[in-house]
Amino acid sequence: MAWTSKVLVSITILALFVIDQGQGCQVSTGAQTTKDWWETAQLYQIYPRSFKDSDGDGIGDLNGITSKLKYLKELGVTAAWLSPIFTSPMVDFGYDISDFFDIQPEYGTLDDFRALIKKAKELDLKIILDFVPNHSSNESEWFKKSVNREKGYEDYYVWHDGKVNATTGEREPPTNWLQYFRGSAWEWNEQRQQYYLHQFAVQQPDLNYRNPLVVAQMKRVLKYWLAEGVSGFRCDALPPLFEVLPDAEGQYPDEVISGATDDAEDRNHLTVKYIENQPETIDMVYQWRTVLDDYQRIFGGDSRVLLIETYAPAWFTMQFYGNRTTNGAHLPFNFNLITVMEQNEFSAKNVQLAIDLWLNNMPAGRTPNWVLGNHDKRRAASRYGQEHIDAMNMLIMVLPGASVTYQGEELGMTDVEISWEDTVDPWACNSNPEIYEQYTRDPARTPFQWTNGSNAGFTDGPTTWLPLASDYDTINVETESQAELSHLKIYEHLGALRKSSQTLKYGSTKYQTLLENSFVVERILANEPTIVFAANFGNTVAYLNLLEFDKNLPESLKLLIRSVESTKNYNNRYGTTSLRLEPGEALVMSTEN
Ligand SMILES: *[C@@H]1O[C@H](CO)[C@@H](O)[C@H](O)[C@H]1NC(C)=O
Ligand SMILES: *[C@@H]1O[C@H](CO)[C@@H](O)[C@H](O)[C@H]1NC(C)=O
Ligand SMILES: *[C@@H]1O[C@H](CO)[C@@H](O)[C@H](O)[C@H]1NC(C)=O
Ligand SMILES: *[C@@H]1O[C@H](CO)[C@@H](O)[C@H](O)[C@H]1NC(C)=O
Ligand SMILES: CC(=O)N[C@H]1CO[C@H](CO)[C@@H](O)[C@@H]1O
Ligand SMILES: [Ca+2]
Ligand SMILES: [Ca+2]
Repeated sequence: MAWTSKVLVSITILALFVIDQGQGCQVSTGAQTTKDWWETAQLYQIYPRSFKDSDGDGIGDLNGITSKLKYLKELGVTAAWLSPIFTSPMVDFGYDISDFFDIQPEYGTLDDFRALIKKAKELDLKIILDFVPNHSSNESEWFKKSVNREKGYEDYYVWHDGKVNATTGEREPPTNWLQYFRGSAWEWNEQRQQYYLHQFAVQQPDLNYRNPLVVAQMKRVLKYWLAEGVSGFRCDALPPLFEVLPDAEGQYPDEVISGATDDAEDRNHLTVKYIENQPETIDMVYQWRTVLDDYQRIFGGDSRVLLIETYAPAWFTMQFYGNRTTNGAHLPFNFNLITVMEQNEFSAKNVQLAIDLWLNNMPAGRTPNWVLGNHDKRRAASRYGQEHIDAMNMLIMVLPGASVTYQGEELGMTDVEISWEDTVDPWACNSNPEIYEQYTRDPARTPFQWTNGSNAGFTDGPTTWLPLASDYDTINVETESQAELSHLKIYEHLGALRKSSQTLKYGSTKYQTLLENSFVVERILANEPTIVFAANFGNTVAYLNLLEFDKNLPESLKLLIRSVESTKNYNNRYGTTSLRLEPGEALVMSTEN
């Protein structure tokens, strides 16, 4: 092990910068000489179904991933996290698991998985698996046994008799709770003669975390895959893990109407006070952390990490990091760069807001992280605009902490319009042809683009499980690697800089909106070159005076990396008092000579 967390020594206490401009500025002191691997990790999400097909059936698989691990290494990736690869009827494309201890046959076998881990170890790449704790598939043995009230499984899920309507005398669900994928969160089971709760699809019954047998079983799942050599887990869908306790009569409370939408099937129609963000969920994450730490203590090796998915308000999300006495997740994923721009326009001020919201709320001594996309959101290049994809990739790689890239964002892949007929996402399929586009997640899940050849080099077979993007003839790994500069090359340069720069690992951070719509980030470390990122998110040319941002900057800076459209030259120097930035232009510069 190259690190020892017990011997962290402070060498640099950096002076605090005071800038008395209304535009905001953030300083954090980076004062450690060593960091654990995950604190500066470059994380990469693989959506296995769409990464690489090895056997021509048009569906990505484990052998496909193994054959492309070298590609990830070249990008500078430290760890890849895989969306679910476990046995599943694929109603929610793997997020409905029927056997948590085995591999989905169309993705491969346990031996294929072992080969993947072996190859990753050779390349010094870490593999992180998706852990889907909230629910199983209704095809799981656990659910079938629970339906039959088999001993030990009676209360594995959240069962309820329901209510009787006083007017009609008919049976009704226990509450008005809504699932994420539209409609009631309760489903009647004829055989057991009870309703079961499903916060996601009907085929995804919620496990009952108030049952210690379930808690123990899910810890067994973690230990099983740790023993197969994984470096940790990314936990799916934490907010709905626990629901409120029922009252003395066993009744649950209704949620009230939120006013957010009139569509009575849409989850946003109601508040989620009783079905999301319960305090017991925080404690459960702390317990999982203990499982990982115990494993490392016994078996040695690098830290096994816990990353978690929480679309929750800051007061809740930040508790996942841990409290004063107990550690929680290493990294609760930070989606602010996605969500803030869903609610507001994309601008320098809102980028600053997204960063502020995390850094100003994060408990002291914890590690930030920056997520640009995932398989639930539209493509980053489509959300921010293709002209800004380099800037956004630069931003997450220059900010302190871990960066998280969804497969294809390094190429600038864009959303694919998918017709109602071709739509497979259950969220969209539960709606109708008029409104499905506001729910569908298929456009960001299309096959990865490797070459300009047949089916973008994703498969040798004749078909792909989702349609391909039409722009794959130019947006693909092969073409972008051969170009003098491309989104891919820029991403590789950023990966290499992160590896070599002590400043990016340990430096303090300062950032600010300049002029109307430009944004600057600076990383500073004593006795090392300062790194400056500057981007123009606006539609007009900007002349930045970087000395207004930091009066200690030299007259000129050396250009390390530029966006594709920029006409500036690598290694040339550019003046700091009037730095001209074209619309969409983004640069990473250094004070080095
Ligand atoms: C799972 O749910 C689907 C949809 O309600 C149903 O058709 C199927 O029979 C269920 N399977 C089991 C084992 O309950
Ligand atoms: C009972 O059923 C009636 C008629 O369908 C409906 O209007 C009413 O909302 C129901 N009452 C409750 C408490 O759900
Ligand atoms: C931290 O969390 C643990 C586990 O949930 C709890 O037992 C403990 O009381 C908490 N400590 C503080 C200081 O809040
Ligand atoms: C496809 O890529 C190859 C290799 O990069 C290149 O030689 C060829 O011209 C490209 N074909 C098209 C149609 O762009
Ligand atoms: C980003 C992410 O992983 N989203 C998943 C959250 O959980 C639901 C249900 O398991 C999935 O449908 C999403 O894809
Ligand atoms: Ca395949
Ligand atoms: Ca739940």
